[in-house]
Amino acid sequence: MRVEVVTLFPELIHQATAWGVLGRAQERQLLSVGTEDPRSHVHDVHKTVDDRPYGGGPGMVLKPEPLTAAIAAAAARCPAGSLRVYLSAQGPRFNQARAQALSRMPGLVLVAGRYEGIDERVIQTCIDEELSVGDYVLSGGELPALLVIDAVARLLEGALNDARSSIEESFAGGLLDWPHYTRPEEFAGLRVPEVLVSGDHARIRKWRLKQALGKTWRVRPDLLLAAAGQAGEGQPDAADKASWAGLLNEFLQDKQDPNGSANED
Ligand code: 4HQ
Repeated sequence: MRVEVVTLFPELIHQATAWGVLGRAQERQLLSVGTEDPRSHVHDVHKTVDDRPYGGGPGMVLKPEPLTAAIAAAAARCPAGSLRVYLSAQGPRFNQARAQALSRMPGLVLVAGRYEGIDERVIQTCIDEELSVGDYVLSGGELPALLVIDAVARLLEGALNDARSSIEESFAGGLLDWPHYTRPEEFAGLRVPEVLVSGDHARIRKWRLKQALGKTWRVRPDLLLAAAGQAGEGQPDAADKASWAGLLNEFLQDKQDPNGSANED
């Protein structure tokens, strides 16, 4: 997959994508990350990429001409059918479902703004969709672009060393992850839950799903409602949902039980 980032800070993108799964995906030629700097499309002595907002007020806005020129140059290096995305707090929220969809695109042009943002007419003429990475205000779109690249690239076929890693996650279908443990069996006076060393794979599966459901119920009930309401690949069917209700009840009972782990299967 070809990803191009339009940014005033290209080094930030290249350095942050040089490591780990993203670095390896590039080595394996599953991913290529390029950048285009709007500043290389201005020719005045001061290399001005921003200007004051019409209507007044504080801050600056990225000028449309160098930005559209940079988007065009970046898009020209991407395959036909690539998607042009503007990272902005005004977009719909980026999530795993969006990451899955983007990972099936031939290429992405990610536009990272700075200052107060970009001229609205660039969004109208050059952008296919806006995405927000969360409800907070950042100083630029580069970190959001990196989040999108990270979440998307690890879904590319062959990017993870163990293909099960990305499948295991969709197993729980939109739930938070279960707790993980590794050696030693006792650490800081805390033992690994007995079920995980039992070797009973059916019991382990059930325990993990129960923990995932319980954690999601407590911390992100919105995700549980969304998962229950959705159908499709990697999503629970009616039988799953019935057993989810039972497991969630068990989880809540386990937590009330003063004998704690007496019922930890
Ligand atoms: N931005 N999710 C870029 C964000 C943001 C977000 C603020 C976007 C600054 C220039 N982007 N402008 N949240 O806060 O994507």
